[in-house]
Amino acid sequence: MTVDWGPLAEIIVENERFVITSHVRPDADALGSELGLARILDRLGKQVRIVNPSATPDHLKFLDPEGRAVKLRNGVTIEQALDTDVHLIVDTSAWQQIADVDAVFRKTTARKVVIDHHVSSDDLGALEFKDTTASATGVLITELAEALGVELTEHEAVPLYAAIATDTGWFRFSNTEGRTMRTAARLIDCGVRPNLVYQQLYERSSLSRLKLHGCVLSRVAVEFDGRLAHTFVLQADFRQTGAHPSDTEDLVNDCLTIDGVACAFILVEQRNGQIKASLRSRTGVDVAAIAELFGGGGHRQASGAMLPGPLATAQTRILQAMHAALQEPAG
Ligand SMILES: [Mn+2]
Repeated sequence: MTVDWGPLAEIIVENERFVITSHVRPDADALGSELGLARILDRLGKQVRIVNPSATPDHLKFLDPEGRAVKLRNGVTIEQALDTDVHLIVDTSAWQQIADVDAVFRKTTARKVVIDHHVSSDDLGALEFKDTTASATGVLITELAEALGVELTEHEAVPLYAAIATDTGWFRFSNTEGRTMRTAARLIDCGVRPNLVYQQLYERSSLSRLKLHGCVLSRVAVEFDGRLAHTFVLQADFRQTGAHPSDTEDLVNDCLTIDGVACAFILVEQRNGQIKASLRSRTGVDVAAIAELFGGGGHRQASGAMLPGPLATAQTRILQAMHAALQEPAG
C-alpha cells in the first residue's frame, strides 16, 4: 500500500503554522515521527510546535536536544496550541491516546490531519493518511519527505531512523519488510549512523539497572514442561541495587528468550504493597484474557494487571490461570 500524499502536500504549501501531537507515553516512533516531520516543515519555512500529552522520557531526549516537544499546559497553553493553521496527529488515531490534547483537537478550527499506521482507530474528524501495512509511522514520514521533494539531512533523518528501528525491534519483528529496509537504507544514505543510534537507544544502562537485571534473572523459574517462565521484583531489590521501577522494563521479554517457553510473566511489588503483573505470550495463549481475570487488559501477546499482595498469593493466582490457559488446545 502506498499513500497518496498529494492532498497533504497541498495543505503544507498553503499553510504557515503547524502543531504536531502524538500519543501518551511517547515511544521513539511517536517522537521520531514528530521530530522528523517538524524538521521537514522547518526546512520548508513553516512555523512548527510539538505539543504532547506527556513529557519526553529521559531515554529519548537525545532525539530532541532542543527540547521542542513540550507537554500541554507545561510549556504551552491550550490557547497557544489552538493558534495554528494545521494540527497534525502522528502515530495514533485514538482519542484516548492523545489524552488531554483532545481538548485542543476537538476545539481547534485548524485543518486536522492524522498520519498513522495503527489498525485501531477512532473518527477524529481529520483528513487521514493511514497505512496499516507500514511498519512504523517513521516510514510514512520518510515517504512524505520524498513526495515533498525534501532531501533529508542527517539531523532530519536520525529521528525517522530511530522511529523505524524501534517499532521493528531493530528490524527483527514480523513487521519488518523489504519496504522497511529500503526506507531505512535511504535514511542511512542521508547520513544516519546506525551504530550511534543503537548506542543512544540501547547502550546507556546504569550499573544499578544491570545489577537489578542480574538479580531478577537469577530467579527465573520455568514450569509446565518448560512452557512458562516467570520471575519477580521486590521493593527490597530496588533498595539494594539503587535501580528504578522503570528499570524492570524488558525483563519479562528476557524470560521469553528461553527455548520452548510459550508464555512468561513478571511480578513487580509496588510501594503500596500491590503487585503489578506483566504477561507475555508468543503462541496462541491469549494473555489479555488472563489479565482481564484480574481486572487488567492489553493485547493477546502482551498484557498487564494489578493484583493485591502479598507476592506469593498473586503468583499462585496467575500460575493457576496460566496453567489453565496452557491446557486449552492451541487457538
Ligand atoms: Mn508506531
